[in-house]
Amino acid sequence: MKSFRCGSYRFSLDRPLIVGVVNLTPDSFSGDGLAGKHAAAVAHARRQWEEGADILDLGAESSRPGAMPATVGEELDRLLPVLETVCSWGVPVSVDTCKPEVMARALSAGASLINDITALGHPDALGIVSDSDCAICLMHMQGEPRTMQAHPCYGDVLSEVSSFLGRRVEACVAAGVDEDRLLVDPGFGFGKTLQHNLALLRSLGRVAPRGLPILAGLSRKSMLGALTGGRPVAERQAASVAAALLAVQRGAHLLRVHDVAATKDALAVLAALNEGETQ
Ligand code: HH2
Repeated sequence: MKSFRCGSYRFSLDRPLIVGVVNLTPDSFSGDGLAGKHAAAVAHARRQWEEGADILDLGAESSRPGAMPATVGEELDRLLPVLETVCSWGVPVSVDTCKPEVMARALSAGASLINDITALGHPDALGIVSDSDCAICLMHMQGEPRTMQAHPCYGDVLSEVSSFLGRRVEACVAAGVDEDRLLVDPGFGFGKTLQHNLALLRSLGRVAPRGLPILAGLSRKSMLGALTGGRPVAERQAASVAAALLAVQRGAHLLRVHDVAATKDALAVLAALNEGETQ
């Protein structure tokens, strides 16, 4: 049975884990950003935890298509007060960032996982995470958020994404990061058309180098709007839950979601069904 190490936590992957999204941004694509609203952000994190999230993922820079980068100072100002509060609860906390300065401060504040949509693309990032005991989520993105959806282009999306993830995993291992600290993510919606996203979802289990655990982030994304006749973000919960279940069936081990309670209910149905198969 697979497991992974995440700071002082160890997770068994005998069931899918839920990573609850806590956006501390002014401009997240799903409109749930809580930048500068400390009490509301803490309450939201608390709710995600009480609804059954296994890990809370705090992000203070939007990566939506067209997003402008935040400065280090802006990101830290939005992140640290909430991060410190949430870490004081003694729960596993992930920080969604691609900036080494933010990674270092997040780890000192008690973060257990660094979730980097650039797969530690900054030259200083790998040194910072390898010196700690945090887990690392390596995500694939083609291009950068500002322009990534302009012309996504691949020969074979599955092999390109899995080769990229393989190279990033090998860089981590060469820097001394134990394999059981690594997660990989194909990066749904990050420089991908609907057809690219569907191809990755269909073959999800094959994107992971070394059979590493796979995190899938499909929640509320525009591909789900496109598949449901143009539903706006606020009406994508049913499609998000369906996508989460299908991702698990196709190989995901962790689900990054906005709607924790609904996802947990759906996973309970799946678990009961799977249990019956082994009796
Ligand atoms: N998606 C988003 C942000 N971070 N990290 C991983 N590993 N995988 C994802 O699919 C992923 C991610 C986008 O979602 P959200 O954080 O809700 O939006 P925004 O970036 O606009 O704040």
